[in-house]
Amino acid sequence: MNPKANLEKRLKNLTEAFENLDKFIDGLGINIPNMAKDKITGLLKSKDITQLMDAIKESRPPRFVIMGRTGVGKSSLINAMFGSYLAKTSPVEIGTTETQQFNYVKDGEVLFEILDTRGIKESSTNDSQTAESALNEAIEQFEPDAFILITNASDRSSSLKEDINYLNTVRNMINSKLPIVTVINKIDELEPARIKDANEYSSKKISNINLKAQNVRVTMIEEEIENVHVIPVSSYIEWTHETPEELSWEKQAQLEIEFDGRYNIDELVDFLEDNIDLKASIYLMMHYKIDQAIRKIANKFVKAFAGIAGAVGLSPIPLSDIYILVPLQMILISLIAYLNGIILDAKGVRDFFIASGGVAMLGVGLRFVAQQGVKLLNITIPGVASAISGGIASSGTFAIGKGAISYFIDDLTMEETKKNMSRDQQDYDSGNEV
Ligand SMILES: Nc1nc2c(ncn2[C@@H]2O[C@H](COP(=O)(O)OP(=O)(O)OP(=O)(O)O)[C@@H](O)[C@H]2O)c(=O)[nH]1
Ligand SMILES: [Mg+2]
Repeated sequence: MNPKANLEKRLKNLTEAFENLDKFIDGLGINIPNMAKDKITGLLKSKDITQLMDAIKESRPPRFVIMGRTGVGKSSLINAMFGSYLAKTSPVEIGTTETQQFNYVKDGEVLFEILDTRGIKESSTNDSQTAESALNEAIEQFEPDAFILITNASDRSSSLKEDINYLNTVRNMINSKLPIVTVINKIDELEPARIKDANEYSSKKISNINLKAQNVRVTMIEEEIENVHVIPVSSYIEWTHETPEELSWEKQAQLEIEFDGRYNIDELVDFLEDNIDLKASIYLMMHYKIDQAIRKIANKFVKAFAGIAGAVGLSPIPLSDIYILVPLQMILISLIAYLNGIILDAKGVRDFFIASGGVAMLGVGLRFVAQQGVKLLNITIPGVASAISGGIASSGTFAIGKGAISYFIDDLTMEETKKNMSRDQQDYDSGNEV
């Protein structure tokens, strides 16, 4: 099976397991009181985890409004995001607005739904009022996940101002929380323009890029438009044919990259994944780079589990918090290992728990657990009345989840894993977790 089909199958199994939580918890082979089990089941049905599970089950192609004048590189940017020359479905023309809607497809699968617009300025009608309301309506019906405004490194700021104000107005009409990202494409053309390989960009070129991005950010601020992310990129790719647009779509699909001049495309994809609807985000992860998808989805689980762990101490039950936290973390560990195709039994989870020092990260009460080691995690906890603070419960869970990623996904040694875990816990405590 290919890696994507493999991951899809694992995710499907995971969501099914979560639909039968009691059985899932029993499968961990630990003996915990029913009251603890109920509490854990309740926590795992929290909003964050449920949303994540639903997003996995119902993932769908992202919908982007891409705006930029002719030749700015709208199509190239999309190809650059996937590293393939993608076929487009036949465009659906939207009124007289020079706006088209189509899907980008690879191997018969829709990757993106795009509303491609050059904006209202380049409209062919003279009646700009009509053109604008037609475009507004088209965007509203499209229900975008994000707006991508593309400009070029050499563009003047006046048209940028006009475009960004227009997008901002439309955004506010639909949903003011939708992300807008201003992509400065063709930054490879900044001096020294002869350098096309991103690995070889000189410090001069990089400072030109930063300066350009800064200028665009200032424009956004001057226009008083908030929540606009600015990303400079190059979509420059030379394909195995000089004029791919002249080929049939069958031939286009076979094109390969002859020279790869892409710069910063990862940052754009990361930004989109972090800021769009979770269903579209998971889809994008699964279709962008499959090896990264596993890590990214694992990270989503780590954050969600850290969040619910923080709530463990909040509603007191007459049980030690570790009855809840330890199984919760065990579930997280086995889930992360499973995402990478590793099926851990209860002993495997426990071994990781103890070797990584994960138990000690929960503070005094659990340090005792650590000393007791295997015997204790069997799990009949003698009267350890540990009131673990929500903060430690969260950061300890965060660190152990990150540790599981280091060890089971990134294949680091236990030494390296432990080092990362203490750094991750500190980062989490100081509020700059990644
Ligand atoms: N040097 C350089 N050239 C680029 C880059 N991105 C696109 N191009 C070139 O710019 C030209 C226009 O790119 P397209 O992707 O067709 O532009 P578009 O915005 O889709 O144009 P329309 O569909 O006509 O609106 C092509 O010749 C691309 O090869 C880039 O990052 N760097
Ligand atoms: Mg195009």
